Amino acid sequence: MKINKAYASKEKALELYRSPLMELIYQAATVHREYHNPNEVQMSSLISIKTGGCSEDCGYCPQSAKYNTELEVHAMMGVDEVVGLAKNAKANGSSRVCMGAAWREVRDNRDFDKVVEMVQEINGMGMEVCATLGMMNEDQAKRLKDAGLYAYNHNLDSSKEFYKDIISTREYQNRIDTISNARKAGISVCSGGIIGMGETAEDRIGMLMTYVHMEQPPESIPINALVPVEGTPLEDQKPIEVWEMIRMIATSRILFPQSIIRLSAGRTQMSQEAQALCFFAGASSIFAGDKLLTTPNPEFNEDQALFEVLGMTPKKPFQDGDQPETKTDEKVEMAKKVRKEKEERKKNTSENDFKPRKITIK
Ligand code: SAM
Ligand code: DTB
Ligand code: SF4
Repeated sequence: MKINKAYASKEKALELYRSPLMELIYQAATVHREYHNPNEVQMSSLISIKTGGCSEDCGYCPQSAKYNTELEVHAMMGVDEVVGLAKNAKANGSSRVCMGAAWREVRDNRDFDKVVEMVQEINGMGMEVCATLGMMNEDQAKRLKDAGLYAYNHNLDSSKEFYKDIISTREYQNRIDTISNARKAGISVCSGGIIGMGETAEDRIGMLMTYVHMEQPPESIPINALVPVEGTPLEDQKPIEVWEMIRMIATSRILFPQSIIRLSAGRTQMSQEAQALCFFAGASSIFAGDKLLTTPNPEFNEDQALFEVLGMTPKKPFQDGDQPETKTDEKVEMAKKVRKEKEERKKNTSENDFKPRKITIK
């Protein structure tokens, strides 16, 4: 993954971000055409496999247990249910599934075994599998890679300076370490941020500079507009101007010419014309389906109508990298064996229907 050295300093990138909009979009669209098919859009579907009750205090997030939101907490979903949702997403044109869990960090427990099995199953369906599970160590990253995980999403969200104003339960460096663990395991990195939290343009560019200084920038960069949720500390934030969203997308496009820039949360507040401008400025991926993790997103049909108007088609999976191999995982095999034995036992009991023994009491 390349970076554009001409803008690799904070001053230059900020100047670019603030340049006249028509120049900025034109430059971004030019870079976009050089490295990407401008008529293609990657559709990624989110599945919230474990919802709410998170111990972190991210000020934007409705899933934190620290805030009083109306969110319904859901324990870990079953493998079959998640595979069913993935099949549906594939039928609707998605080439990638991103499984999200409201965890601070991955723990080596049964729920993680389930995630590993979900990754195996969805990779087996020929879709790119992404997961966003919070912090993880190198061993956990390796286990996910062996299951067939294609990408790991872990956002820096903002600059190092602004980070402490929105999250107190972890450090910026923790995020960088997890990204590096995913990288070491050979997993493609998806990392970006949120705008509209009250940060400055310097903070937005500060986040991009962190990616510039990484050994390799992320393969995907999601740009989210804050979805203000009642009960969170950021509930009263004024919606971000669409022009800022376009500037952020265009600047990311120019700085990281080969990365996929994803127009992420916040699309329900944007007109179709504004979304089209984001695509023109270099976004080539969206989250598809009527729900993000917990908040609304445009319906499949609405997006399909927009793509038809724009002449855009869904991108096929594994165009930017090979499909990972799925290796056998002992814990998953064991869990499958136990499940099979249980099912057998259940079947046998119903086949040899229980007949009570006659007892004569003298
Ligand atoms: N718990 C994991 C973590 O924090 O990495 C994974 C799930 S977390 C919900 C994934 C990302 O969703 C966050 O990093 C943030 O960028 C984004 N997000 C959460 N709430 C949001 C909101 N209200 N508006 C926009 N983006 C949001
Ligand atoms: C990302 O950058 N945005 C997605 C995905 N990665 C995990 C999540 C957006 C969440 C928006 C708030 C919600 O629906 O809970
Ligand atoms: Fe938890 Fe992730 Fe939400 Fe932060 S963003 S509260 S870590 S689910």
